[in-house]
Amino acid sequence: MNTLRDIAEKLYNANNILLYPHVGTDGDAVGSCVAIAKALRTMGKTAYALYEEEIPGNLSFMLNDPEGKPYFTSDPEIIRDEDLDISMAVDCGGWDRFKPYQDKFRAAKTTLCVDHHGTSITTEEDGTTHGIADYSVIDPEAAATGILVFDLLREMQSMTDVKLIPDKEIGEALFAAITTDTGNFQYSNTNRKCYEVMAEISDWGVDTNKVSVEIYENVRLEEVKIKSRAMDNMTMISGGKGAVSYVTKEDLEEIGVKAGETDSVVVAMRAIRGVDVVAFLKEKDRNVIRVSYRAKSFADVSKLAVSHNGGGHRKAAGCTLYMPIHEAVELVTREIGEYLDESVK
Ligand SMILES: [Mn+2]
Repeated sequence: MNTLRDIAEKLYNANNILLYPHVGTDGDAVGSCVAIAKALRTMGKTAYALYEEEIPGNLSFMLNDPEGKPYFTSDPEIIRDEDLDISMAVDCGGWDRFKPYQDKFRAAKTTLCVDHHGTSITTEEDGTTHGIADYSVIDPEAAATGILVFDLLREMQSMTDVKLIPDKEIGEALFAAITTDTGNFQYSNTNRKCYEVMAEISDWGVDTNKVSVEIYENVRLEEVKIKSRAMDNMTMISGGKGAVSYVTKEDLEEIGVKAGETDSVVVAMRAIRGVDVVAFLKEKDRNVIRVSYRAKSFADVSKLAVSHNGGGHRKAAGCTLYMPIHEAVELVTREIGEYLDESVK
């Protein structure tokens, strides 16, 4: 594993940089990419985040730089392969997490990764650890990748006279990253470092109320309706310690749901009294089922996700199952039931 100083040096010496956030993107991935891209553009570099899917609407407030130029693009040719100095995975470290752009990622002269998902770390027999990139910093202790990006920007600032930080927009992007990945400072990953970073960026003119309203009080009616549909489809298991729910592609199309608008379903499920493990399945396509797991206290749902080639954290993880939706619901229900019955013995 490398240091953020190594990552900062590579970025400092590069001209053309592409960032790769994860599929099913979120406030942490988007906010971290925006913060890095703005700093790089301020230094006169060409930097974009590559992303194919729609970005959740509640993150749209930060998607353009001060000149109105978007930070995100779906066009891998925006920087030609021969000009691509750096590919950098942000808030992800598994090939499946940015699948459409794997070849582009590898085409860069140097690859970097800054992430906080423990499942992105590979441990060799001799005990050494690494990620998928030439230079990786993967720190599961960090509540959000935005926390690592804050330290990365400080390293970058120490190398240049160009003022990168303090910067209000970068601060707001980092706040978005940290508030979303900590459940607005409620989850058990919320630690001293989160508050230290918040104390620092609150001096940057960050309007936390404005950003919070953008992120949390900006819900389309369709999101409320799909949550209601998911609640109707929910089954309680293991005497109320587990819950599983799903929505079909038909449900999503009928209601008109956009990207990110089912993210709050697992949060509502986990909030039920007595529940410890929940899973929510979304039929993205026929036989392509996205599964989101959450745990409340003792359980480690990353194990369940990893058994299906997914990944994540102890209390929040996910995977993709390639089977019909009702088979997937049955499988996940059975596995959670077994896990709960096993772990309370
Ligand atoms: Mn994250």
